[in-house]
Amino acid sequence: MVRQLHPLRLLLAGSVLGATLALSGCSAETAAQWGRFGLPEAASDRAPFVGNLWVGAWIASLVVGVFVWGLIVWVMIRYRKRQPDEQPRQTRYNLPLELLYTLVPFLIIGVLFFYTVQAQNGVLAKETTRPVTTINVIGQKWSWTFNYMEASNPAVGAVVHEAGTIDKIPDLYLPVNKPVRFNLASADVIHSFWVPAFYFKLDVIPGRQNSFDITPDKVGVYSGKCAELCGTYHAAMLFTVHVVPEQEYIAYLKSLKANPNNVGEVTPPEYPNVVPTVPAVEGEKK
Ligand SMILES: [Cu+2]
Repeated sequence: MVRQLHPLRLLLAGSVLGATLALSGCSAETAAQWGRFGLPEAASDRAPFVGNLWVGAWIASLVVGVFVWGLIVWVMIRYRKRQPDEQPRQTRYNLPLELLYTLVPFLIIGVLFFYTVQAQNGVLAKETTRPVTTINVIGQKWSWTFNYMEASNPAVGAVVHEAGTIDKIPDLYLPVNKPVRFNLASADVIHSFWVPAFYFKLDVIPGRQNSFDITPDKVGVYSGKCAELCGTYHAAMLFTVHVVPEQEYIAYLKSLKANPNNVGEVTPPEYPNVVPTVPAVEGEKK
């Protein structure tokens, strides 16, 4: 007698096999990243604000999703066509139901808005209790310039800078567990300063200074990028962030100071000319 394989059993066997393969292929790090819904490992004191908002929004979306998918499946089964000429019961102009599905989305948006504003206030709050290390950042097509404003720091005694070019990705050194104030300025168009591991980015806008405070709290090397499509070589606007112990930070600034080309502050033009000038065409002059 041939025993037929029930489709449900096949499905179950497939699921077990799939889950085993997926789990055995996961390193502990990948599994942890799943727990953060894809976020990289955090390296700043402001990370929990955006991290919790991100994870919370995913959980809320999944709760709503499971509820809606459940309703869909339930309706498909409960009200399926049983008789050939059966017309399902029609429900129209059900005011309570219509009010419900109009108001519930507003409620969901309201809750998300509340937590978003809270997270925004958290990441943008200025450091008030501890002294800050100031770094003036300039975004320029297509790299970054970092000015370390350490003139009053006796260990350095000068403002030093490092300017990146499209061929040389600049390094940004930061002391671990020290609050840093970033002042962002643009030399030309809108860029966006982004260090994914800090869970933070902020636009760099010509003619306007944006600033934020953050405390890197984990020694390591992280990637930094421009997060605003700013032109042809936008993808080349990378930088490398080194979060290091303070002595190493000071040593790096001193090594910059040893080269006279790196001493002094680079400032963006006061009125960046963001509109390219078009040369006059012959014969159009009046
Ligand atoms: Cu850019």
